[in-house]
Amino acid sequence: MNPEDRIKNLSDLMESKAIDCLLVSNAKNIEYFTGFEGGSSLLIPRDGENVLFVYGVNYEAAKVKARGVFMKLVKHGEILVEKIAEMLKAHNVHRLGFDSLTVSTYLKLKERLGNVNFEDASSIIWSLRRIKDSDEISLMKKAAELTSLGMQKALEIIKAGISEREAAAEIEYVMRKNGSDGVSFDTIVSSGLNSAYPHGGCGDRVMKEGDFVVVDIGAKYRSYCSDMTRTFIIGKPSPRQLKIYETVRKAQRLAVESVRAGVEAREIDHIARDFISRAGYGKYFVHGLGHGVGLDIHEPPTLSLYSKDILSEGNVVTIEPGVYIPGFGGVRIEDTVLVLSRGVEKLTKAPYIYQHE
Ligand SMILES: [Mn+2]
Repeated sequence: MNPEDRIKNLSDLMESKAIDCLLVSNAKNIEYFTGFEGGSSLLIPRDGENVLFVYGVNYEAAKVKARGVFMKLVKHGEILVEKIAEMLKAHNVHRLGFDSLTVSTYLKLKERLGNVNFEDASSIIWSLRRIKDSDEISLMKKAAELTSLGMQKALEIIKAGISEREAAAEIEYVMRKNGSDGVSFDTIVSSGLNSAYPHGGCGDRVMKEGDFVVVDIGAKYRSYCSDMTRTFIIGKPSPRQLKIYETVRKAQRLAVESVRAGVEAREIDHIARDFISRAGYGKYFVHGLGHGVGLDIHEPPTLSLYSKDILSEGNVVTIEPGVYIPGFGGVRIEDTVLVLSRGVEKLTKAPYIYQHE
């Protein structure tokens, strides 16, 4: 879908909230509506031309990449918020929608505009962004393919003697070399006791026999993210390790098999959490089951016990149960899936083996 069409879809939603003009400040939202990430603020009036404010450093690139907007250069010495305020005055805006505003911008706008009402419009933007169109889905498939290549590499190289950092470097190299524009988040390769920290990062630790190794990676492709985790066990697993691994593996499978359009997100979390709890590890599953993925690595819908989201066709979400036992180690297994009317399409693909060396 063209960015221009996305803005068109927005206008009905703005009308439903009686918003005269939308001020978009979040970079990912700006990219979603213009195709260009380097704009500083985007004004979308209900009637009139859409305006993208761009600093000189991005102006030439914006001319080539940004679509469906009139561009305004923010020159040296000019103050962005003042230019925005001027334009809002010219449009005679009474009800201003916004996605995110710093307190200082809010105060400055209020001071310059007087009695303008501010309306949080992030939910209407998310109602669009959470449903991926076919163009977005193909980019996300590509991102997931690159991530799967990275995981394949992890499967080959993770063994006793390699450091977490070295493994991360090899994985990122493969993804980058095959077309990734970067990573969706800092690569996690956490081994041994570090694996008990869900966001354990990656350091100089050298892997050894008996380690759990959590590998959580995501290639980025043309701004779209992906997310995948596998956990390996180096050497022969202990019975306790095997039980934890198999519990998480089965919970992940049960949850993935339960996802389809129309299901409550919290129900999917419940299915995985209930299975893990019955195996005795409930208190060690310390995070939600999953999250939406798109231009952001964490976005709606949220899959957790407290989520009010209902899954719908075109959502792209992660399913990532985990069990983390302090002083022992942790296991997480995660895939990024596309929600369909009757199930899912798994976008990330790698075997679920803990690798016996
Ligand atoms: Mn994730």
